Amino acid sequence: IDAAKQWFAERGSLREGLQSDGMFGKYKGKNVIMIQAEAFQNFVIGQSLNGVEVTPNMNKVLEESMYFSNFYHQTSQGRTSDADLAANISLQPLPTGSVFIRYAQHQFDSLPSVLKDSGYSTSVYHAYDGGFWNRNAMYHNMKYDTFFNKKNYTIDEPLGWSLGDDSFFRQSIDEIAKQKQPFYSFLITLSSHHPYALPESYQTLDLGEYKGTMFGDYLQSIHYVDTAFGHMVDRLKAEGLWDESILLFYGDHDNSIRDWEPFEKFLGKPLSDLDRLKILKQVPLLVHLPDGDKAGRYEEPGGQLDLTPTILHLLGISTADKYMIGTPLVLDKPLEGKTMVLRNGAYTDGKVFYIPAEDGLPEHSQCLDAASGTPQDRSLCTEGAADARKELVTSDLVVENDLIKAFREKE
Ligand code: GP9
Repeated sequence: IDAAKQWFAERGSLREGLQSDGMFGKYKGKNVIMIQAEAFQNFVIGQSLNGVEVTPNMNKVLEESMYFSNFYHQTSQGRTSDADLAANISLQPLPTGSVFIRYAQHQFDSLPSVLKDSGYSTSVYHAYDGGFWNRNAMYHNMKYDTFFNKKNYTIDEPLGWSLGDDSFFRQSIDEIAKQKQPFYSFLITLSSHHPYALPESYQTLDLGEYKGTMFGDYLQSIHYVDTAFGHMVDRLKAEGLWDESILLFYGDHDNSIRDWEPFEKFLGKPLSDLDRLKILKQVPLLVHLPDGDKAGRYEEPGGQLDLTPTILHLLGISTADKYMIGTPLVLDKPLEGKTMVLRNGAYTDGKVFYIPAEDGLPEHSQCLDAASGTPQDRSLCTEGAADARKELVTSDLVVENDLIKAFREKE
């Protein structure tokens, strides 16, 4: 327990050391709008199908934004709820089950709670049953002022599990525009949920050879979400919120499609094990800063656990004493030696990619060049793999035993 406290204190000091970075506090007092998009993977970005872009609106907004193309979802069995935990609490999900369900009564340093302490109004938007993934209880614990769930929306665009994302964004912004500024608004989309089939009238993308396949339906649903996203950005501009807010958009997890043939056909190349892992685990991260600063593509590794530290860094709110794992991604100079750790113990620092063996035998693990996938001497990954394990074990210890509460009581 002492070692866990020490581990988090070191993480806090690392982030504190970054407070001299020029981006710390550059957007103090600005609003924050973060969108978590259902099953939105990175491989669709910039791709076209039969001459039509799959994500034309996203591609356009990315031109005036920061695009983190080596960014990972860090979810486990808790899927969407794990992504939410990683993004808003900066702790690792558990190896089994969902923290939202198992430990919603435990104490966490959540993004909404920290922002609330700094005078922000905080709200979360998701047009589905409030009890799903135990959100009612967890969002209360995370100290959101308001949780707008299915009962707060007019189902005027019935689609899939609930409301279409286009209407979801429109009705959410109606509420966001009324929030006392500065605000933090977290939106969770739903229309691109497995199994992805949309009604005929929504099928605007010519799927060609993918018509009638789940992969084609997936592209179609992403294309629809992209249209909705475009409308939302236009609306934020019309409301005068675009230049007053930091906007973040990322995918929550993969699309559960494990047949690699359509991926290879779509991307026009055979896929190595590392390619497949990256396709499965990479989600796009778009960060639009209020003045459009730093637009461009960023290849340094990062993951959902880095989102809360990134936002608080930009707002100039110290996380030195917070029990968070991530480190800021939007920096004048990327953090040397930064790693991104996946729940199975895999990690990358941008140079190597370590993949533990499924049978647990160290001699079956892989230490690969992160770009080419070429096997490297295993010793190059030994220390990083041990650090990754430590991050996971430390996070589990804190989450399962409510240690943040215990630590605070002693402070
Ligand atoms: C439902 C939505 C879906 O509220 O969050 O969650 P998932 O099934 O993707 O974990």
